[in-house]
Amino acid sequence: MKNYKLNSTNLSHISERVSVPKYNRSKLKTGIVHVGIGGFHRAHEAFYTDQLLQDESVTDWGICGVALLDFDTKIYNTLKEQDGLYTLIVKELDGTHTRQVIGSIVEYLFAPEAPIKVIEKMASPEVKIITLTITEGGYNYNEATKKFDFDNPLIQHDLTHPNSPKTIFGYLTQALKLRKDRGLKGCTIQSCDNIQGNGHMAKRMLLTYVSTAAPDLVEWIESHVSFPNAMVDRITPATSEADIINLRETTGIEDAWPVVCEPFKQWVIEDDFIEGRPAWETVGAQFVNNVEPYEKMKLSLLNAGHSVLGILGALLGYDTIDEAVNNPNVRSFLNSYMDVEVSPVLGDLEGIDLSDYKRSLLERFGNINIKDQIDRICSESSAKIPIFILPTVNAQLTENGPIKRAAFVIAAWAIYSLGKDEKGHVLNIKDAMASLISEKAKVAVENPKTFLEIESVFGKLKNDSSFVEAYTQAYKNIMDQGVEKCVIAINRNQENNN
Ligand code: CS2
Repeated sequence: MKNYKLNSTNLSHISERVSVPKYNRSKLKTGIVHVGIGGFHRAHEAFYTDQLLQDESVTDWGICGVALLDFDTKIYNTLKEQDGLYTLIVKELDGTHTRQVIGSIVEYLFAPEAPIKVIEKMASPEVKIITLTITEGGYNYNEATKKFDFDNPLIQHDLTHPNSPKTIFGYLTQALKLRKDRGLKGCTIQSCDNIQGNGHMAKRMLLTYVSTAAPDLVEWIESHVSFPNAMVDRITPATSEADIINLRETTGIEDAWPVVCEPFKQWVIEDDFIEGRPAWETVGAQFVNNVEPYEKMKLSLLNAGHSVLGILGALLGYDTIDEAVNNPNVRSFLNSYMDVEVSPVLGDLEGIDLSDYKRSLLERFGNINIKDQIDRICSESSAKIPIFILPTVNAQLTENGPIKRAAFVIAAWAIYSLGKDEKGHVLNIKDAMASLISEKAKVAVENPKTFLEIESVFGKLKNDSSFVEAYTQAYKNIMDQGVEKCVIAINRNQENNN
């Protein structure tokens, strides 16, 4: 079998082996600028859009992918080499792989090298939507102050260098300013990050920045830009070298960065697009008036479930999420966390079968073909925990409800942050706050409560005596007996109803 590098020229050969875009990519207008072209975007929005573009009458919604950060140079170079094409490999539950080449990303820009081009593209009249996957931490929100963090040096940089910004806020401000000054229309800014009320968050943070950087623009944004909320879902592990080799050996496609994901996908979007939108509903997205219940359910069950499995699994020495969830003790712990602590505070989920949703989560987590990395799940926990786990804790605390399992997971995270698993192997911790967390984790060995003093993560939780007590007890128990014995005890107490 002859090998072919993935690019436009080789597409006709490649089409004999896997499905490729049937539409004429060169005829597409760029209607969407997307910032953050990581695996998730390419498995989700770019996939949905590719499906939509298969209908050749749809020509307005090509995507321009923007790599924002210095370390995004690899994905930018790969997309450039491959004319924006990449292979999406869906790892089915039965172990087979469904592969398809995605063509919806028709332009790509590397912001650190060409900031003005990015600003101009965002301001282009053809562009109606700017979508974002900039991660939970990317919104520059400080949990302690509940405000936009002006102390961030990158934000300070953007305030003084408006034409060579480094953060999304600097870029959006300049682009929107150009739109206003040129008398152009506004656009939609659509967050695709895992944050409750992600559209509200994007709006609030941007307007706070703009009120300092360009106060005259605030009113124009209020009336010309919309910020729909959305719930996004598709488990997308990091691509491994083995995935790249397997694709080459089984299909002859040389793709430097394919994307692997699960079969499940969901996108629930608030229908608030000020300058129009693609008919994503024709390819499976759901448009609703109120996304909040969907977001809440997904963040506090799926994402929190991931963090529970990731943190406990890491201490137990596992590498992948399926290993953790297939440990029956960890699985029952997760089940009771979801049933006892999360479900009661989810509120009204009209039309959703919650038991079915939880069952499907366990199946998705347990997919042994996905091999979702525990390292990926535990990365940036300092930004994830306040969004995934703490809202549940805070809701329970206001009603004197159960928080034992969440406190246990936080205690496990404090111990995880010491950098070793229970077998003494070094953990690969990736976190923007790693040094502060590690420092606090060390002090916590003598005095567990100090870990809860990281206010930008935990807010005022350290002042809640019942949480502190449950957390401290859990910390000691894990140190004395290890994670597995503790979860067995918690599960046993659950059976005995206490
Ligand atoms: C994960 C998410 O990063 C994480 O902690 O929970 O990336 C998760 O896989 C996606 O949100 C699934 O939609």
